[in-house]
Amino acid sequence: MRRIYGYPGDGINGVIGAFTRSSNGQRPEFIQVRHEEMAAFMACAHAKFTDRLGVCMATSGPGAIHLLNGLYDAKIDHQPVVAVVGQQARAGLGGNYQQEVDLSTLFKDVAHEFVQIAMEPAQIRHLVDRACRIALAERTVTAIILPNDVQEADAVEQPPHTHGTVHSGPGYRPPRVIPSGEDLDRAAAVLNAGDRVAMLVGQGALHAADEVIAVADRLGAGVAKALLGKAVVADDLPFVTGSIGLLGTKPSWTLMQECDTLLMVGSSFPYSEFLPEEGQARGVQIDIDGRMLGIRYPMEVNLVGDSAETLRALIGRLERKQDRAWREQIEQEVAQWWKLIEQRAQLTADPVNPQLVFHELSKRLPDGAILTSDSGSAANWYARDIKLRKGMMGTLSGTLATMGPGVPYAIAAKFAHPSRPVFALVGDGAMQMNGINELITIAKYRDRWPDQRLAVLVLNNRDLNQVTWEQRAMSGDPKFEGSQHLPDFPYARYAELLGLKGIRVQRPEEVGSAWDEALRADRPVVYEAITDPEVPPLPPHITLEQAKALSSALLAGDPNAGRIIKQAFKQKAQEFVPGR
Ligand SMILES: Cc1ncc(C[n+]2csc(CCOP(=O)(O)OP(=O)(O)O)c2C)c(N)n1
Ligand SMILES: [Mg+2]
Repeated sequence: MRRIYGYPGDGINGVIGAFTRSSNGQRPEFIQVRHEEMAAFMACAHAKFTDRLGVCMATSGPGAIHLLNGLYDAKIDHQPVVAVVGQQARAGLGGNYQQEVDLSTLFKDVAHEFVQIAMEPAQIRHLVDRACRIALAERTVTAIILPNDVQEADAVEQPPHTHGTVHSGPGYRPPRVIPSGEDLDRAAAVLNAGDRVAMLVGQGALHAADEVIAVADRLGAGVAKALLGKAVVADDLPFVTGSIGLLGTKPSWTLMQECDTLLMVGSSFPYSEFLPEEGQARGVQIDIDGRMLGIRYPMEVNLVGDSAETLRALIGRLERKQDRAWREQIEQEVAQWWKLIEQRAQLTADPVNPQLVFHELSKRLPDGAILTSDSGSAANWYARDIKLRKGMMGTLSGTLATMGPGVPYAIAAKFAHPSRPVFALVGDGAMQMNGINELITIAKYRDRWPDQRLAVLVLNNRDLNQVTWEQRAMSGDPKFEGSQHLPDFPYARYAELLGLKGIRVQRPEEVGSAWDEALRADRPVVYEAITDPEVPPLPPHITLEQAKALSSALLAGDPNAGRIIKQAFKQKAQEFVPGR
């Protein structure tokens, strides 16, 4: 790992001073962010986009505290990240010293696998070796706390060969993990017995595309994808039903409702109402981490294993399903669904339908594109409207679902893959929370990227829209203007002030050509779309309870009731067009 995302302070100046003194070939690339939380997001994204360790660094007290949300994002999305933070001098600890925070306690949860204070320079070698190895081996977050006088002491490159010292070495290679033959036989028996097999794949299958496709083929299965696993298999395959869950698709819903067998690979997708009902299906699950098995559905066979290796070992045991009716049914639903998505994107809105913005982007995505989505309504349209093709990547904050990672993830993607085009899909709330500031980081570093294609899409809907819809559809409350309304901000104009390109899209007919312009630009772009907050991010299969909650919200005097009913009706009506 040669790149460190961080922010300085006197608590970590000893380490930064050492960077100055280190020879050029040894010096890490220090990427200075606007806020330490962004450094942690970027370290997490580095891990997500490279499959390698991410590193972030911050000063003592406030800097360390700022890292936390990004570190939790990494921890619960199972990404290997090491945090290095400063601390007051050993002599002052316990003295209510300025910026003294009990950092081992603070990090005890997020870095519970390994958090240590270096009490003495001879420890540094094994603390670094262990923090890195544990983060990689456990796919988790670890932390090293460095009092500033330890940072300034002379290095002890080799501890004395005496009782009580530790002599560590670096390096980690992942093992090959495959279940036993007996368990593979049991799994195959369940899968061979089923008539209607559903597969659900998550980020643990990101390196197993060929194996997932081959197994799905043999089993005549449809494949649904958890959000972190959106890039596992391409969306242009006819049997891929796309995303699952509240942000998911109708064919994924049908797949789960009607299957008699469930094969889950590398996913911890949480929402049980979108999985088969207990008893409906026989289940097989594959996960590299035994702790993640059998917690979403009572599986009949739980396999600890690498997804690619395990599927490869399984495939020879699987019989090709002769009756392809189930697969054909799923493929038909998928084809219909894509037509519906296209039609929904074309519906008029005031002024721009956000689905149109995603639809037009999806059609134009260059090969090798990398996408990041923030949490908010953007995640719905990313999940449903974006067709990822083979060779593309895409991610978001899957488990923590925090606001704010869209832009910092995109920056880390650009550093990890400077020749690939990157797209961040972000709401105005997330931009105001931190994205606007990180545009400064883009302006600062963009000359390091040989390919300048980096576009930040801002959905300017002046609303915390995803939560507004949750108030309406889940809680049955009307929109609470006081918490939901956002002030306007000139995102595109601000980008121009920073020397980036700004494009403001206010009319549907400009949406496509504005994407063309963004893709031709000689610098990173902020694509600001003025979108309609009353276009409902409808769940794939709106439940009776949700429909009731929505109507009671509207009856209770939602300020935008009239327009919502119109938009919701337009979207639903698309499903009943004759011939469907
Ligand atoms: C740090 C954090 N705070 C609050 C939330 C709850 N939340 C989820 S989405 C959302 C609204 C996001 O608004 P915006 O970025 O404008 O996107 P929109 O939904 O309007 O497109 C909020 C407040 C969260 N997930 N994370
Ligand atoms: Mg918004």
